[in-house]
Amino acid sequence: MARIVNAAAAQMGPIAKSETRKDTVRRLVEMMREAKARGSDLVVFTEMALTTFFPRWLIEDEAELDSYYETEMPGPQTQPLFDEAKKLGIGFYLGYAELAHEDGRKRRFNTSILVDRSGNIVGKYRKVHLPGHAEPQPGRTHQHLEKRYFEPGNFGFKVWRAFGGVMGMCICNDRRWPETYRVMGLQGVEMVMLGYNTPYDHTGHKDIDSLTQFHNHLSMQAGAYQNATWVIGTAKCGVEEGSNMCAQSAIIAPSGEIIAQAVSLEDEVITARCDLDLGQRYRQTIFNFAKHREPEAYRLIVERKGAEPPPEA
Ligand code: CDT
Repeated sequence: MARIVNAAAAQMGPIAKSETRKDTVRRLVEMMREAKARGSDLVVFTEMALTTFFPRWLIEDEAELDSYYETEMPGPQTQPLFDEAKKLGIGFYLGYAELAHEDGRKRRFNTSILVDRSGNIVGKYRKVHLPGHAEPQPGRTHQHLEKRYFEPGNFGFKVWRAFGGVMGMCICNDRRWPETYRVMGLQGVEMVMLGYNTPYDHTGHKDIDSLTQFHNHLSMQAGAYQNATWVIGTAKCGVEEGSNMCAQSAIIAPSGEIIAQAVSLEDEVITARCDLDLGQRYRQTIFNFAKHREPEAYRLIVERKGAEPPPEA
């Protein structure tokens, strides 16, 4: 019997700095309802889906900074999302800034959770690849201070049995790194969910930044194909507090093909019928890891610094 996950990506338009959590959660609930009405089992929200993308500012007041983080999940303001999921019988992926008290200190992570159709958290992930800087960069109209406001995630890349398959999570910049998908691929991942906030001026080099949309899809399509997995990438997009961000949320098959893509720069739900067994076909043939990977070769270390010298003439 085919293993189908009817999945949705709930792209989000800008969240203004002044928008309350209550209003943002209302937008998420609305999209959750639409995803359910269109037959979805699971809806993927974006990275830091509850607030504006605050790492674009230097925030020196600790109370102000703390106000962007969740100290509990669900908390009073996010509970409606869990209640609605339970009522509708739909799961969700949600990204948010997490403030934890661990090892006797305050710790900050860029986090996502996977919630099942009963409203229970089944998995939690903390972003590993943090882009940007710890110190404000002179001359930039928008900062990208993720390295200041978060620690690298300490959970690694786990996978979870849920929704009839093997599910994985990562967040935004993680999607550009092959290791992200491969570590989950080695655990048999069948669907990777992720959210992203990608400003068009993110490298500061016009030639590279002009390829932002291409690199967005390239990373996710390669990750899907090379690891025989579905990938669902959900953007926060549009012009948020003057920062122009990439949209193009996509649902990508294990073939690497985009089978659903957002067309707007606003809140928009896209859906697809994802057959998890499609990944099996790739895993049993071209990407049969047990048969064709060569881990010993990957471990070989050349003890010389730099590349091999050219052969002697
Ligand atoms: N949020 C996030 O990770 N954004 C990065 C771009 C910023 S790099 C300064 C991304 O990889 O899309």
